Order: sequence, then structure tokens, then C-alpha cells
Amino acid sequence: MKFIHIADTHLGAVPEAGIAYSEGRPREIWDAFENIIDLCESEQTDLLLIAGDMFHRQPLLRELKEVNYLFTKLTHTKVVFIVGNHDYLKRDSYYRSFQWNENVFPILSSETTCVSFEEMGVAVYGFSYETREILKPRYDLISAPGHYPIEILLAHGGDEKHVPLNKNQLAMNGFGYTALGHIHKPQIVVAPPERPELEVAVSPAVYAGALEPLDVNDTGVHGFIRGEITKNRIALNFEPAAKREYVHLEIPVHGSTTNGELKNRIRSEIEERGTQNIYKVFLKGYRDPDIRFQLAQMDQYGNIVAMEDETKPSYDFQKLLEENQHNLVGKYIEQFIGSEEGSVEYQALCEGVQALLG
Ligand SMILES: [Mn+2]
Repeated sequence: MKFIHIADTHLGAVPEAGIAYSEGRPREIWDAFENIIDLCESEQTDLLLIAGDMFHRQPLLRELKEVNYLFTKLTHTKVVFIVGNHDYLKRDSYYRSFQWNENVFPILSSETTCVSFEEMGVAVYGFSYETREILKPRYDLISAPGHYPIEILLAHGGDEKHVPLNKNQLAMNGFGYTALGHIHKPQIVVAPPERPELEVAVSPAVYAGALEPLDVNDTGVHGFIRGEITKNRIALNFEPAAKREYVHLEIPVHGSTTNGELKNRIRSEIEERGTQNIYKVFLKGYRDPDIRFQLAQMDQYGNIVAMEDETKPSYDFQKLLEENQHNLVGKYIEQFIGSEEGSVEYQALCEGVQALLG
């Protein structure tokens, strides 16, 4: 059985993306979702698993119609989804009354429910959020009943307020695969055994991660999981797919760095890492005390969402020492002068002088 596992698509989100990409970014989130549907169709994937937070907030009726239209393009793939904490099942949620196409099997109960596909020998288990938070570690109590050759758990959560997870419990839950959502960084929680015939049976559990990154701190690659599972064996691959990445860029500054030089430096660093990506820039080190960095000038591609100037002024300590021989500043400089740039002593010298002069 071939499957694709996605999570946290957050349709309807308006992510921070800089001047260049902010306007188009909500559409890109939808396009990423549509690309997955097209991929399922072209590969004739058997099962598409969506592990919660398909929407960023309560879906509008017309948005469900758009999603359902995309699902109707699938001639072979069955779709199973649960609802997460972002798009949780409010009392008047459109999820509750919507009529989905016949290949779509939403699990819209807050009780653990099973969706089965006899022809594939597959059953998917899961539950949806009816509230923004679920504090109980409910997945600890769910194990595979063993009624079908292939049993999958579709799950959302893993932090303190959203169904805390216990890795050891997951590993022993008996499911052929636990398809996780909620944590946006793709990661393996329980790895599949490399040689299942030799190893104690463990149940693999994986976060697909957000299909597209949504937050400036959500750095690194994003995409989805492509898998193939039989009764006794599973193959899993993470497939990078996101159009953009958030990148945290540290730029070291020196005593001779000017605005012009800094601007060129940032441009070439961004060109090297990709102008399609979205950046948070940190300036580090000791700057010429005469220079003020003009941060507004530095966003040449319109893809910097935040800049933090963490530089400190570097002083001409010899000159300061001469001018302050008989006061505290001079006494302080005497203690540290001559220490190597980059050492703790040098840092103490710079920060202490800055504090004393301030
Ligand atoms: Mn979530």
C-alpha cells in the first residue's frame, strides 16, 4: 500500500514573508496542497493521510468546497484526515455538516474512530480535536486492535497542551505506522527497524512537519512523507517540497565594517542561500563606534522579515586609557587591555567600557 502523509498545511494562513512574498504567500500555501493532490493522482497513491491542522483557523464553507474539489480530482486515492487544534471542531464548524466526495473519509469524532478499507487490508485510527487544547496523553491509551493486516494511527499533538506524547508508548502501540502532525519540524519520533526480521517489533512514528513553513522560527526543509507499507515491512522517505525556507543568517561584523560593506555582504549571503527564501538576520561582533547600521537599507530582495543588531561598539582603548587615566574607566581598561579579540576578557573590556561610558 503506497501512501503520502502530510500535516499542518494551515490553509488560510498569512505567514510573515517580507515585502516581496507576503502578498502571494497565502496562495502558495494552497498551491502546495494542490501539488500534493496532483502528486497522489500521478503516482496513483493508495492513501493520503492528513494529520491535522489542514486549516489554520475555522474553515469557511467555500474553502471546504475548494478542498473537496481538489479531492474529486483523485481517481484512485482515498483521503483520510483528522482535525487539529487550529481548525478544531467548534459546535457550528462547517466540518460537521459538509458532504465530502466519496473518496474522502474524515474522522470527525473526538472519540477514537476507525476507517477501514477492506480491499487494501488497511484501517486508519484517530480522533479529532473539539477544543483548542487536549491536556490528556490520550495516545498512550490507544493500541492497534489487530483486526486488519495494516493498521495506522493518524495523530495530532505532542506538546504539553496538545496530547503530550510518550515516545516509548508510541513505539509499543502496535500500529504499522503512526502518522503525526502538529510539530512543524519534520522528524522521526520512532524509527522503523532497519532489519525487521532480526529486531523486536517497534512501531514507527513520524512527524511529516508543516508542508510549507509558516513562521520565521520554523527554519529548515519542509515537505511530506512518502511511504510504502505491507503487513511486515515499511519504507519511509521524507520528500522536501516547500517553495521557501526560513533562514536565520548570522553576519559577523568587524571594527572596519561600514554600511556599504554590510549591505553587499548580506546580499551575497542571501544570493548564496537562495533569494526565494525568507531571512532573519543577526548582526554579531564589534562595530566601529562611529558607525550606525541603517537596517532599513539592507533588505535588497524584500525577503528579510527581521534584523537584529546585536553588535557592540569597539573602542580605541589606548586613546580612552590616556583620556581616563585617573578615573574608573581608565582603571577598568587597565585590567583588560591587551586581551585577545574574541576572548572573554575582550568581551568584558568592550561591554564594561560601553556600560561605564553610558
Ligand atoms: Mn496543531
